[in-house]
Amino acid sequence: MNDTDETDDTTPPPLSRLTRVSLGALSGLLAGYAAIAVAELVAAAVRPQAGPVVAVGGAAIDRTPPAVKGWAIRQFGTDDKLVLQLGILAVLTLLALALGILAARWRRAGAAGVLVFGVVGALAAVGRPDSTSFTDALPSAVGAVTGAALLYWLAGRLTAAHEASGDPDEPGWDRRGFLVAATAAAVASTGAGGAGRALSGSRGKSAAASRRSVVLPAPASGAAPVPRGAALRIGGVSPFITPNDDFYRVDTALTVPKVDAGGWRLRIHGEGVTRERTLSFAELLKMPLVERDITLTCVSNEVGGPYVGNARWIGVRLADVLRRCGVKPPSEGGPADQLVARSVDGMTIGSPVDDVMDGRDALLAVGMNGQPLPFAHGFPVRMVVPGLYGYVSACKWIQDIELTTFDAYDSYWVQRDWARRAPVKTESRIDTPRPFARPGPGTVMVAGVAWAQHRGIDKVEVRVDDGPWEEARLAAEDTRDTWRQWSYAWQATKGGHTLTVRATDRTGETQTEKRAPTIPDGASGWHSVVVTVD
Ligand SMILES: Nc1nc2c(c(=O)[nH]1)N[C@H]1C(S)=C(S)[C@@H](COP(=O)(O)O)O[C@H]1N2
Ligand SMILES: [Mo]
Repeated sequence: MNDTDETDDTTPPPLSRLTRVSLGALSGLLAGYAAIAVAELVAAAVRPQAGPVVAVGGAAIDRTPPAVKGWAIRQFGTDDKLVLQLGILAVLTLLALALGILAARWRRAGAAGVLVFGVVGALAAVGRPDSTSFTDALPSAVGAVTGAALLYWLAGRLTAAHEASGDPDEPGWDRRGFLVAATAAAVASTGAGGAGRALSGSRGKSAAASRRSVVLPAPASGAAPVPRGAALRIGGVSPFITPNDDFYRVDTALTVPKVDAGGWRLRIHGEGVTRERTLSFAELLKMPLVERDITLTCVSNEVGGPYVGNARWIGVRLADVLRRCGVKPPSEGGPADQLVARSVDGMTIGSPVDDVMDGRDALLAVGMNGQPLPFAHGFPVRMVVPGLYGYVSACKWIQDIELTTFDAYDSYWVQRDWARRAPVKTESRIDTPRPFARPGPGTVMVAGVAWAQHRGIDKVEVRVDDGPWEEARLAAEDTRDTWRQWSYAWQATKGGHTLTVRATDRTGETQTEKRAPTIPDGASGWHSVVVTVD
């Protein structure tokens, strides 16, 4: 306002074009903020995953081309979800600004625009694979109506005078009305947002309380202690058992599902299931538990990549549960060759029935390294199958098992062009020295891990530049389902060198040199590290 401003509250003050655009943009931001805050509050009451940000984000993840998804995982690692959420917020902010500016001229069009995005959010929420009810449309619908009404009202304050005269360039606006409504909207939205967070926080708390109260029974069949020689004492090598906090995490969940173990159920049904069952967590814990060391690997792991970890799991043997339900594998004449696991967040993961019933330690795991499963790793129950990549075996937050055939059903990643069957490929990785390290000349310990789950590692070789393959020293084997550490004492000479590693599994197969991308069934090739000795 300037000195020559002679207006008072009874005469509308002039509203320059720039001011109208700015106040329009501000109205858009306030309306967008109100819409999201109200939507998230309603979502907290209806179902947290039905909120527009999670629903639209999840729909975006499901529709992202595999190449882009691979790029995002490589680029941002486990932060990919944070980046996506920030991206959604940035897009929403731009849309809100644009609709606000539009509304400052055409208030109906602006408000209608908000409603359109409400419809998008509602459709995304109802279309999510974990959505079971049309009430999932409510958060976006209520939020959008709130935002549209607010924008309509605020824009009305900006155009109060010219609406009356019918001339869009007639200056004049309802300053007091705008200020009061804008302030009230900001305060109310902040309150709604806070209430929503408190409500979903209390849900998370009950799941956290249920996790704290879990007491894992002693396993009927414990794992033998890790052999002394399995962990080399060489700095820089991955620890033999990966601590839970350092265990890689790969999933499509924008927010980690917080499942209350008390209400958790697992239904087993489908072809060849003669005794359909629904198990509670307590019933599962009453079955004989086994404890096993199993190395888990992601099919998205590049050669030399970090998406592999080794843990001591506790769980029920999946084959025991299936036999109780009357399931027979195809090798015994059973009709189903695919076991489809479904999670509470709608993920579907298909494993060969023959593999999970061939005597290997395929588990419905409840514990990881002596703890109930962490939420991020599938609490209360997940699958773990030695020898199969995670996307065809390791369903987290599992709630349903259906026996079917590979002909009849394609699981989530198979629908996205990944292979139906994907045993883990024999791989090895140099952990130390790190790429571009500058060790001194003399003895340099080259060391790392090699894995070929369920086949076992029999040999690891190291090559310096184009020299001969030299056999590395293998650490003691824990089981053939776990990775194996290895080391090689290299007599380093000055200059630049390339170190390469390859492993041979117990079937006699040597890791192939042939480079393959991660899609469709896992990367292959040799891992190399370039160092400079000086
Ligand atoms: N519900 C659910 N389970 C899932 C996934 C997922 O996206 N959702 N990802 C799978 C993939 S691709 C892998 S590699 C493993 C990873 O398990 P982790 O995150 O515990 O390491 O979980 C599997 N189980
Ligand atoms: Mo994976």
